[in-house]
Amino acid sequence: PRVSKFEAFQVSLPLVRAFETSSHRKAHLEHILVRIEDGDGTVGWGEIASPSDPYYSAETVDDCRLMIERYLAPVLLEAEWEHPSDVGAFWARIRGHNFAKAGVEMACWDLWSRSAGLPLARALGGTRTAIAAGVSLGIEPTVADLLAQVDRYAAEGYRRIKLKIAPGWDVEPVRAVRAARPDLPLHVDANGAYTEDERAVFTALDDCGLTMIEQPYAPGALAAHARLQTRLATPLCLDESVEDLDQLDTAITLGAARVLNIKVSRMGGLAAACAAHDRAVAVGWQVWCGGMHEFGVGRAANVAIAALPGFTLPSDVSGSDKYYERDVVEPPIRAADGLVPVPSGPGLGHEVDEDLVRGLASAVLVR
Ligand code: OSB
Ligand code: MG
Repeated sequence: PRVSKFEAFQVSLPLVRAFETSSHRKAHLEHILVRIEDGDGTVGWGEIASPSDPYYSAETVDDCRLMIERYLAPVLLEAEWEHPSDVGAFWARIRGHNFAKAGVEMACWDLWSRSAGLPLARALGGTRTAIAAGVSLGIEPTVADLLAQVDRYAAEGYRRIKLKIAPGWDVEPVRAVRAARPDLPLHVDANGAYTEDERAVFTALDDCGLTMIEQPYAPGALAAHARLQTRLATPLCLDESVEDLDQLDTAITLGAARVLNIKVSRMGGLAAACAAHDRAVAVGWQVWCGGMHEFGVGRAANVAIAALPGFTLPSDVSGSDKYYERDVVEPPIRAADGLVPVPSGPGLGHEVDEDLVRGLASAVLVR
């Protein structure tokens, strides 16, 4: 295909419940939805799920707007491609900016798989008809508030619960949840908020029956993660530390973890995320699909990739209703009994409400 029209819409949606992590608190999220069209009028959608602020990674939503306008849209509009796995090579010389790249590449996968009449999951090599869903719970004002959230999502049937932790909100809330729910698959995510001096927190958490401890230390601290892993029975999981296959290679070589959270955005696209899946599974790491509170477009892509055979642990891909009252796609992503069905229709398998997106957009780019 050749993309003849490129549009991007910056859209803000309110969260049904404010979400707090070790770095900050958010009550609404602002993502960029990418719409591309080829000469035959086939349309593809992608989502740039970059946070607004540079606390998760260096990228921000404003950086992404500039990147697509100045680099990614012009390159794509000049290119002829056979398959979406070729698209990443067009911007291989652009360093970083993985969220922006991932959103544009996602639109190419949607367009291509729609023209081919294939569900995106099948185009990626996915074999599952449904994926196991978990939820990620933010830091709450009190332990009682957290226990109420745990009760709610456990009752909805989600297969595991992940708790955000931060210095001052770690061993106590985790022990409280474990005491209330002895058999619930549970893990924690620190978003890199600790240093090696605070290792005692993790030796205490090692006795809580956690499936994993996600990103205890800063993204670049691979050697420190490896030292911590040798002291813990609980597997470590990397998220922020792995933005490309070379970083994954280093992490594997050092033994910095045993589990990988695969995010399409963080890896810079679906092709790179599939490659990370293959590499991690080949060396015996477990993988699961992480999220960035995606709207329906990015969430549908997460469902598609989580259909790959190596995604053996429940994902962070909960139903749209966990975050948004009204999603930008129809039907919204739904979980029932902790499972999200993999759509059988072509492309992302969900239709974007274009009028809604155009109406909500605070910034629009047309090329
Ligand atoms: O670390 O996995 C993370 C959300 C935003 C940024 C980072 C993370 C998260 C989540 C929520 O944990 C995952 C989701 O439900 O989309
Ligand atoms: Mg994480």
